[in-house]
Formats: sequence, C-alpha cells, structure tokens
Amino acid sequence: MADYNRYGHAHGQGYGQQGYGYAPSAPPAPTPSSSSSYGYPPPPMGGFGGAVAFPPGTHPDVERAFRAVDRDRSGSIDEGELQAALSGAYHRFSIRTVRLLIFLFSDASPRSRMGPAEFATLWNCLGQWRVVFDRYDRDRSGKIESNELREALRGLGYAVPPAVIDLLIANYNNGVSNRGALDFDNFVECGMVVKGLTEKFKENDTRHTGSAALSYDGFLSMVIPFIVP
Ligand SMILES: [Ca+2]
Repeated sequence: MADYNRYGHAHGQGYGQQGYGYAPSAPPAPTPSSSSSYGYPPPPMGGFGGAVAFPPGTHPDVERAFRAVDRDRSGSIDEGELQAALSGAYHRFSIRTVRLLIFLFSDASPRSRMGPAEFATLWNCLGQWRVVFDRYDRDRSGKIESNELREALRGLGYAVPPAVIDLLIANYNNGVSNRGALDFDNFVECGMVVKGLTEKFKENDTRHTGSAALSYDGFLSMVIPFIVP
C-alpha cells in the first residue's frame, strides 16, 4: 500500500542520511576524504606505495586489494584497475558500473582515477550494499528480481512505483535481457541512482509533497551526472 505520490518514508525513516553519499544505510566510520594525499602521475622511483595513504583504521584487505591492482604504484587507480579490484572481490563488475562509481566517489579532477581514501570509502559502501543485496535475494538466486528490487528499495525508504521498477530492471540488467534480474554490480548502480536522484529531487521538494518545480537547467544538472557513464 505504498503511497506512490511520495517517494520515500516507506518506513517513516526518510531517505537515509543526507550528505554521506551512496551507502544504503547508516554511515559506518568517519570517512575523511584526503584527496591531497596522492597525486598522479608521480612515478615513485621504485618505492612501494610511499605516497599511498589510507585513512586510519582501514582494513588490511582493503589496502591489499588496492595495492594488488595499482600495478604501476602511482598511488591511484584507473577504471580498469578498479574494475579488476571489484571483480576480484565480487564476481564481475561491469565497466559502466565502475565508471559511475568513479564519478560518484572520486574527488580527483578529472574524475577518471581514484585514490586510497576514496577507494576505502567505496569499499565500505559496497560492503553495505552487499548486505542489502543478500538480505533481499530471497530465493538465493544470486540475482535481484523485480519483486526483490521493489522490496529492497522499499526497505531503504524508496517507494518506487511498479512502472519505474520495470524500467530499472530493463535498464540495469547488463544489457542481457534474460530474466529481468540484476546482478550485484547492476543492483548497486541502480540503487545509487535511485538514492542519488531521490535525494536531489528531495532538495527541490522541500515540503515533501512528491512534486517539485524544476528549471530546465536544474533538471539537466540533476540527471546528467547519473547517466554520464
Ligand atoms: Ca533473487
């Protein structure tokens, strides 16, 4: 019995925290974003990761995953290297999802690479998405089908109408229109797009009516970052 005139408050919890970014639930540890702790392209003269600075308390597995793919020891990784790191941890990550993740999580300019602090934040965030994925993959198929997606988004506070669920499944299935289900990478991408766009919309819907007046440039500025990959 969702009130589809609204787009959140499925459990009275609003939209999740504002400002943390793209994690599905409460923020974990503080995530200082030290974009100045690395740089590219600084060839580190044979040193091993001298310029790589992870936030205090970063799990050794995260550092290991980063160093394993930062083959040239530049202290930052590109989309191919990030794809390798995530695919090693989570099966396969599509390059489209990887590009969105770099866009959303990278502080670098241009946003084509990612440093250790950003990587650690992303890694943490993906861990939270994985928990959500496993929780809502009710039939243990290893994929999120349309009914599971609807429940998952509702659980996160987004009352997404059925027509939009169908649209999401059709557009985030890795181009393989087999069973209309999402792998983990596509689920993450889909979830971050819904979360990100909902929060952007909400900024324009200050009275929580489910409607907002947007200027043309405001609308384009809101949407384009999410379709850029
Ligand atoms: Ca499933």
